[in-house]
Amino acid sequence: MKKISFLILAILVVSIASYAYFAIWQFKNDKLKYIYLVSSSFNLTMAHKIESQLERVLGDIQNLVGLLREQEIDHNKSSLIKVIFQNDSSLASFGIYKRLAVAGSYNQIYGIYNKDFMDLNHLKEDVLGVLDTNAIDVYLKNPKPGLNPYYQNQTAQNILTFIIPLDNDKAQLAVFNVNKDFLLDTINSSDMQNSFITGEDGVVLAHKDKSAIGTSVLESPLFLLAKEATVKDGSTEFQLDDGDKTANYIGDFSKLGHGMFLLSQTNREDAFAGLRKINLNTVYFAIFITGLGILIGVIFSKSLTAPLERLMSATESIGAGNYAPDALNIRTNDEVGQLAEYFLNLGKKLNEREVELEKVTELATKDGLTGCYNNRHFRNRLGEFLSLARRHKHQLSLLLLDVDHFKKFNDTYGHQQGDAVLKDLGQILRESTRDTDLVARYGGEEFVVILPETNSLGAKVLGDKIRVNYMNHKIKNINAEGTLQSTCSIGAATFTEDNYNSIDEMIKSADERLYEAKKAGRNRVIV
Ligand code: GH3
Ligand code: MG
Ligand code: MG
Repeated sequence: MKKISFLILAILVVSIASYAYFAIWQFKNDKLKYIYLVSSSFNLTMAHKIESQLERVLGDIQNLVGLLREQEIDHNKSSLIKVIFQNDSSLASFGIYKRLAVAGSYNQIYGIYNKDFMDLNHLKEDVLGVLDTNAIDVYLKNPKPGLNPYYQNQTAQNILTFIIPLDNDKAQLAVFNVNKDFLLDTINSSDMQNSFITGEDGVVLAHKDKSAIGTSVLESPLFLLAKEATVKDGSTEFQLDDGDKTANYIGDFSKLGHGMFLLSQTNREDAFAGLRKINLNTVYFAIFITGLGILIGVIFSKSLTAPLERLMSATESIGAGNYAPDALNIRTNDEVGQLAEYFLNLGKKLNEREVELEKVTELATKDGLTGCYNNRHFRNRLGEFLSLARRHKHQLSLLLLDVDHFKKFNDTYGHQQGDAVLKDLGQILRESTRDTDLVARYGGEEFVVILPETNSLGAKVLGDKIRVNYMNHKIKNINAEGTLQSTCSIGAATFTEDNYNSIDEMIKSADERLYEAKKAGRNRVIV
């Protein structure tokens, strides 16, 4: 039974351990792939977020531009502009500029960053920056359609400015400042990733570390790859100078459109350190699960194998003849409890059968009146005793007893009184002999006693003892006051070496001595 619980436990432990080993092994082998996967999916998610944010701002800007194309603003339109600003807190201020000459001089024809709009956006004036002409100067050197992003550092503020040409000859430009934290909010979260947004010129437009905004990453291998790539997203491995030593990095890029790139880079060492932590957690988890498995195994073996063991010892007891062993007191509501109950019922049935069998055996082997063994049983046993004595060269004696003048006794006191005498004689015989001797009623008023390991002298002594006991026995008179008496005669035969070849020879010999005893006057023993 211990084997079963041990086996279950072993299977549990081995399977959990191998699963944990497999998981760690897999993880170790795939960790670079894993880092690539995590960092590129992280980058893509961020890129999608930023793109949709840009789309939203662009939509709002185009609405504003549409309103301002006419170069005039009436009261109604200015209310509409208010609504647009109210709905998009990314926009901080805007203006429309008109180029006056090819040489590049321009003047502002309309700009809104009045107090009303500021209040709408809960902004302070210093956050807005000033719609000045620096970004326009840069733009005009390389004019392009669409949304052109520029970084400006005005009065120590990081300002992100978008310039949109309003018509094809670029004579009119819409210029927007967006809130300085716009885009920044999207690049945060990951400890492992170092993410930033750059313009086409390699100038950082947004960075987790605000002090990096405005710096150039023109030399960065990741930026160069992103700029030359014909695909929208990609990954690469590269080296960077990290202080005094070079470090390995894994980088991801996504093109955001409008000449902007989202770049994320991960220090390989740092990423692996993070993975090692995850690895370690997996090991702890596996240990925990194994411990739990062992605990469950122990509880399982207690609740299942312990009752089963009791059941086994109980069945052993039943086999040995104890039909209601204590071990069967398993009062559980499960299959084991049910099995115990079946066994209890089985034990009960077996017990009943045995009692019945005992009764039947007694009926078959014993005489109903005297309680002594019957003639058939006597003959069977005498056969066994005789062959044993022959094999072991032991002595064996047989007494044949006959009540004297029993016919007369019956005639005088009645048949019922005769029966009572025979009953008394049976008891006297049993009490006068040893347990190893065998007393049987031979028939009528004749009895036999088998005496194993007994020579003729022993037979004579015991015969006399029986004779005297019977003679002195006071028989209760069932018809009148007082007691009666009776005597018996005994003939004995003793087996020594090969004097008898069969039980009949031996019985016949005892019968001859009995006849002699009768002839000699009765109430005596002849061996
Ligand atoms: P002896 O001294 O020569 O043995 O004389 P006996 O009368 O005992 O001899 P016998 O064999 O002539 O008679 C035996 C009698 O025993 C005959 C029978 O009525 C009686 N008897 C035999 N079996 C029973 C029995 O079961 N009950 C009773 N009451 N009497 C029995
Ligand atoms: Mg007789
Ligand atoms: Mg007789």
